[in-house]
Amino acid sequence: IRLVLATRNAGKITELREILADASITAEIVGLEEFPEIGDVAETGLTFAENALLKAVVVAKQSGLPAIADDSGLCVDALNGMPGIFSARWAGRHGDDQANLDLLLAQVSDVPEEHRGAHFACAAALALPSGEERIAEGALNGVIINAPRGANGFGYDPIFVPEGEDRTTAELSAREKNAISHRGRAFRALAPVIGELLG
Ligand code: ITT
Repeated sequence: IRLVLATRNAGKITELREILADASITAEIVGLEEFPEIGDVAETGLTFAENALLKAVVVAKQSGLPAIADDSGLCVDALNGMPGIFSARWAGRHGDDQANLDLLLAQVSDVPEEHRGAHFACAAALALPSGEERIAEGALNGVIINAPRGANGFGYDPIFVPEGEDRTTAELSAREKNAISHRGRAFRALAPVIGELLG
């Protein structure tokens, strides 16, 4: 059986392929590039779960194959949970990781050490062409540091240190990050459901 990964974020695609393989999902994973007719899905939801389902449902309907989608972001306590669902376009241009990170650093520059709490959140959605849909969520708590460190991962990884760690998620190996990440947790929770529905 073929399963479409409904994302255009290269960082997510790499992580998801590893997470799904480790979770014993044996379906053949295909990317959106196989379906050039599928355009960008407007993320009009108010929650990670709503947006993940929006993406998975459109792609399942239009491809005729089961689809999984990820909606995720960084929620910063001192910014009342922002950027949250706006994480990919925080500085204005969708997917400009460097500009997003720079803006966030500027916004927390005056926030004292003890108020630097934040978490990554991920909603993992599965949709079938038949209309069946499932969702699972995961989170990773940590703090925002003052200056970027590390070259792995993507997005806000260079400024996020998970609880109980000294390294940023950009200094962890892919395997180490997936073992604790919001995305790893959400998709490991969804994996049994994917296995069940896909047979
Ligand atoms: P798709 O909708 O095509 O999947 P996207 O990048 O638009 O890609 P989102 O709307 O879910 O996806 O936004 C996710 C943003 O949150 C992403 O651009 C990063 O800035 C941030 N983010 C999510 N997970 C992250 C992670 O593991 N490490 C660092 N930043 C992350």
